[in-house]
Amino acid sequence: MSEPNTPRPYGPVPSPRQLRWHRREFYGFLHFTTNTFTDKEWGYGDESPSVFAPTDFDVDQIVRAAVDAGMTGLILTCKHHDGFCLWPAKYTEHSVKNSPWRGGKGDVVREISDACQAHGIGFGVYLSPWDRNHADYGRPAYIDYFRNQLHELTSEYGELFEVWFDGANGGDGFYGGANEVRRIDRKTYYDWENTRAIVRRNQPDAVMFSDAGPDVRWVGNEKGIAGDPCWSTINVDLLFPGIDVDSFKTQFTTDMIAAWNSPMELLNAGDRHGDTWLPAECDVSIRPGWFYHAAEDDKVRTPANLVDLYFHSVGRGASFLLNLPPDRRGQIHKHDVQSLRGFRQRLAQIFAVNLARQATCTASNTRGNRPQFTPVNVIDGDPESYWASDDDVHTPELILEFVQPITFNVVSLREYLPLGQRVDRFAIDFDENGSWREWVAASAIGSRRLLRGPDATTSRVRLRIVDSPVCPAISEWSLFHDVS
Ligand code: FUL
Repeated sequence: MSEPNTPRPYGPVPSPRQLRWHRREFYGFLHFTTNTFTDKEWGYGDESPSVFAPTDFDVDQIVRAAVDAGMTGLILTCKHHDGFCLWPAKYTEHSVKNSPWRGGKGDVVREISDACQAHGIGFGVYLSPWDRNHADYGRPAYIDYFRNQLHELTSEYGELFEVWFDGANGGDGFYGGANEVRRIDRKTYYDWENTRAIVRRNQPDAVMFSDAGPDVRWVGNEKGIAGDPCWSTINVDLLFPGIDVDSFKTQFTTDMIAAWNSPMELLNAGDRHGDTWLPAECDVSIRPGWFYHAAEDDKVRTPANLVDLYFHSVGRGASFLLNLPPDRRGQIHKHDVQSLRGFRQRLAQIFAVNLARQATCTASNTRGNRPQFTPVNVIDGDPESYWASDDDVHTPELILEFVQPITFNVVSLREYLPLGQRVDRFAIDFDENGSWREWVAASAIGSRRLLRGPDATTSRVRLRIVDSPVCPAISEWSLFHDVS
């Protein structure tokens, strides 16, 4: 009899670049431009480059704030809707090269990307497709301009982990002095197939974000909250009626911006039976606005609120993209830094000790009884190892047994993602006076599932796979006790 081998993948699976992205989990946005100095959220496009004048730009302070908070990367608004470029862009005068900052010799993109590299975190670029400054916006000539910019950013600033395309598109603006409303056909204007090819060519490892991918999707709100559950799969046919799925994945023939109008609930929850791996990213600002406004200095999110957002994003298999707006000095305001520190400390406290590592781990079924799939793999700290059952066993159980009773109130689970999102429903039970009591029941595990609940003191904890179309493949099961 041949030995059972690796389970067959179930449904869509992540690409290598998506898998690498899943590991980032928590990273930051930097919204910084002329808006910082004009106190706006959306610049009209007629701002003079001279208004961009940070008084004490300190790239190290900015990147350190992110690193100290545990962020794994930073995405900079290299160009927001107002069209002002934070790098000395070759194809426009509307950039830092005409600002008084550093005598017109400055390059915010270069400084941030270098500092990210020096601190060992990833760097990504936000390039707004909508440009309220450019005279040609809405005409074919602008597409060449936009592509030239995309080429500059993706070829001259080192390795990028993510390229971010915003969905806001077309409306009133300066447009080189025309001061009018310009509408574009979102389906055709950007010719995304060829535009995105620039990124693939220059940065093959970078993921592209837009409302609908192709690599990472919007979560459907700007509150930092993914659906419960939030499936990493989605049916692109529902986002784009009539789309050919293969061409979506390989040829990019879709108009991703069309998804701006797609159902927010669908983006938020994903689709269990979706045909495409398109995980969600939760973008949210640490303040009410995306850009710095002194009037919001006392409206910074609290550490407790940031912890909640972490559980509602990373803890539901999505990523947490938290915006930090540099102020007019060109630094992260001390209130934001304090809050980030508090958040980091809280996470460090919660995840200080993985109690599961002290346990003996046994399973009701282990695939072929082979050491390769041993239940111990869920507590070994190795993301590449996993526990799996035989193909015909879809609802097995895992038990953690402790010599002394432990108290837990936080659970972390991960599926082995290269084999897809397999488990539909599961429950965690604990032994209370010799009988099992359910602690939580939930849907979807995916990249990561974090659950919080009441304190449970026990010598045995059970993971029950309740519903799964195939055998599970679980790479992590951790228990923590949040004592705060
Ligand atoms: C939105 C933009 O319009 C906001 O200004 C901000 O950049 C946010 C992240 O995306 O669509």
